[in-house]
Amino acid sequence: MTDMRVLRKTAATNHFLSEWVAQMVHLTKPDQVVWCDGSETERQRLFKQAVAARVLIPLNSATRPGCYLHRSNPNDVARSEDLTFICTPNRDDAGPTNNWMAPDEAYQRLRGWFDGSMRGRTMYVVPYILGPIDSPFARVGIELTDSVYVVLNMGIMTRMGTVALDALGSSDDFNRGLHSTLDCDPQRRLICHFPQDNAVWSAGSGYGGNALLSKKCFALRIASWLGRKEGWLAEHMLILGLQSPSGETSYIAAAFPSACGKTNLSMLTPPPSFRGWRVFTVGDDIAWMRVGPDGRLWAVNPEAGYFGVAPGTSAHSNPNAMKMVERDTIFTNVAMTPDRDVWWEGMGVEAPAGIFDWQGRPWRKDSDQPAAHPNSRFTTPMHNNPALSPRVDSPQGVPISAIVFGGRRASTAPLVLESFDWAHGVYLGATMGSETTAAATGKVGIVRRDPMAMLPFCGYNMGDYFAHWLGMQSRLKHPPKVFMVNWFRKDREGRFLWPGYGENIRVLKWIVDRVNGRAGAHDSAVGVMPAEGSLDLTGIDISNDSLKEAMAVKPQEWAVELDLQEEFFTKIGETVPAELDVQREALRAGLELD
Ligand code: GTP
Ligand code: SPV
Ligand code: MN
Repeated sequence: MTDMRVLRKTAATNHFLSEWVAQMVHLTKPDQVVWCDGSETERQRLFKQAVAARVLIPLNSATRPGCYLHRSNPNDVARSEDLTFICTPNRDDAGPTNNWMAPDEAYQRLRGWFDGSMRGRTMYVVPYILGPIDSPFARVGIELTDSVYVVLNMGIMTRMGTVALDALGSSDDFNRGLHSTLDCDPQRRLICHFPQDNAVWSAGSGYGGNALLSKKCFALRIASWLGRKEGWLAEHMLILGLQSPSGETSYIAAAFPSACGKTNLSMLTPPPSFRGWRVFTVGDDIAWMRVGPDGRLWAVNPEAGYFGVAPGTSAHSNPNAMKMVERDTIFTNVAMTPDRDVWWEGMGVEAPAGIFDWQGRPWRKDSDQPAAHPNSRFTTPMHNNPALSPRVDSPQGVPISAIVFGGRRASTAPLVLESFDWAHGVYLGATMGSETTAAATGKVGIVRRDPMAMLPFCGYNMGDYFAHWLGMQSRLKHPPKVFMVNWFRKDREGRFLWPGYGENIRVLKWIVDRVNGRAGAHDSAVGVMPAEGSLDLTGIDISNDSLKEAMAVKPQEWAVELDLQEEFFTKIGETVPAELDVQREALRAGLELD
């Protein structure tokens, strides 16, 4: 099936690529090599093959046209942070928050596993571009994989195919990704990053961020390394445009940890009382940001699709997402109805009788197990999104007015606060805490520090990363204002205090009003808080008490918080910039004055 035309053209124009592919073919020994061109014909052919191989189940073509279900191996349902390594010659370059392995050792172990691993199988060569085509932000990656599921997902998540080979030309500057699911044995599973080689080798998992190497591996871990070297930022952030009734649009970038609301916020539908307001999605997971010639921060979304959390997605919480997954979507680990439609917890409709859980077993409503896996996902092209920003393909990106950091915190963190200045904003990001979720393997609901939502994704030493953030200020003539939010604070009964979802637009409006000097505020010990009446609450269903509780800054809680922050910085060690310790001690002093 090898497309000889593409192969010949590439081999002729880019010997770096053809030589590297030849080396990897020599190592993995596939029966055949298929160069993906990204065409519709190819897509149709691969879907057919995936169905024949039982990798995908076609869904009901009347209710879900072009949609498929994939059931992953039950041992392979989320990112494996404990098996993810940064492989730099010097251990300190990875820092204490990353797993580290010497490059020689990593290559040697993985070479052993990859040796002959594609025998009897097909190697797909998947070229892709991250960022809008012809953008100064754009980077090319090539993923070699033996998983047709990965190829089909990459076709949705990136600008994939000949377009990327054309962009690459004869250059040596591309990410070299090698992936094989092997026999999906956790004992033979490793995701290794080699920043100095711009390379990622991933073995033993077929799941999301472990296997779609464009995403967390290249666009965050490797790109954050490149960004530090070249003076830009690769962040775990959504990008949205907030349009007011007068037609003015402001762009916001927001970092929340995995499964903490980025996709939801990026395509929010305003409540009826916010008539005339609109939110446009630029990106839902990753932002690449550079200082523009005008001294502002400009951002692009490197991706072209969404790999979103299914549970909790409903016509109430996220109508745009419900619309976009109606067609041409790959579902992973959701439940299936008897007429081959999809279902998940929190979909807002009763589970029909006779459904099958994410492992294909008959499931009943009285089961103590969820029907859909808590980290079940949809992969859908961004062009399916009714709220897609018209500027998503803009080569220079969009100008960012505000940066928002947010975690999942049942206590302590108020609904919203503004930083005193850039350095305090970096401090707020660097000290973020959040409860763990099903997006990574391990215990759920434990508060851990997750600086800038990048703990699992920063490709270098976290202290150096903080310094890089602080250093951006001198390059930014017009730095964005920095905010912190928390949609997840709970009352004593464990209920969310703030209604969230569409109602979050009230907080976004306050943020943009602050940027434009239009909303009142007052200083608290930990940051700048909305003045009475400055948060637009027309038509909202929330009691005064709940709102007060959601906004409260409690010195006793913050005293504990500051101790945990200090403990975390001590763990990172001496690379933490002194400026951040100064920030903490200033807050401590402020709290004692309260
Ligand atoms: P990743 O794709 O893992 O990076 O996740 P994400 O940050 O894009 O999170 P997503 O928007 O998919 O939301 C994750 C979960 O949080 C879903 O179950 C949502 O229903 C829930 N969620 C999102 N926004 C809110 C909110 O405002 N309030 C509450 N209570 N839950 C929310
Ligand atoms: C996340 O975990 O932050 C995700 C899903 O966006 S994954 O692609 O698996 O990383
Ligand atoms: Mn994510």
